[in-house]
Amino acid sequence: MARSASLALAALFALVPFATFAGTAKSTPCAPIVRDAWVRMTPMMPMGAGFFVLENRCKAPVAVTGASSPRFGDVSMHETRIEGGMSRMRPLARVDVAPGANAEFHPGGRHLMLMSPTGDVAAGGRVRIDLKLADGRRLPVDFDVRSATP
Ligand SMILES: [Cu+2]
Repeated sequence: MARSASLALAALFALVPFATFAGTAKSTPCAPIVRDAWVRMTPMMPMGAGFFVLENRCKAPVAVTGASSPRFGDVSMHETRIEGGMSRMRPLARVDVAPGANAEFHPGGRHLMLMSPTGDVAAGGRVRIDLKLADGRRLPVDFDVRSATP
């Protein structure tokens, strides 16, 4: 039972690289560009925030539906808003970016909420965060870790 299952799995994996290559040879799907990616850790707290600009130079709309990172146990999208004089964060399920448009994640606005770091995240280093797109693709992005002090 277990043996036939692993054989079936091996056959499946054998097919995947060929299928991926064949797909690439026909046409490389247009991917959005991410620039100015940086992370700021909150002093004395095991949390941080990630910022970037996503440029959609493709002809089709794209949507960011989340993110994950090997360096953080939990990554989610947030938006900071001033409500009644108070700064509040609310979760964002998706961010749609029209063709030719940009989506900015910046301090005081949209950000990646980075919780439960798996180790020390120090200024001057880099962390990889994968952005998840609605079509199932993942965009691996290297974020520069900057000092939290202004
Ligand atoms: Cu937040």
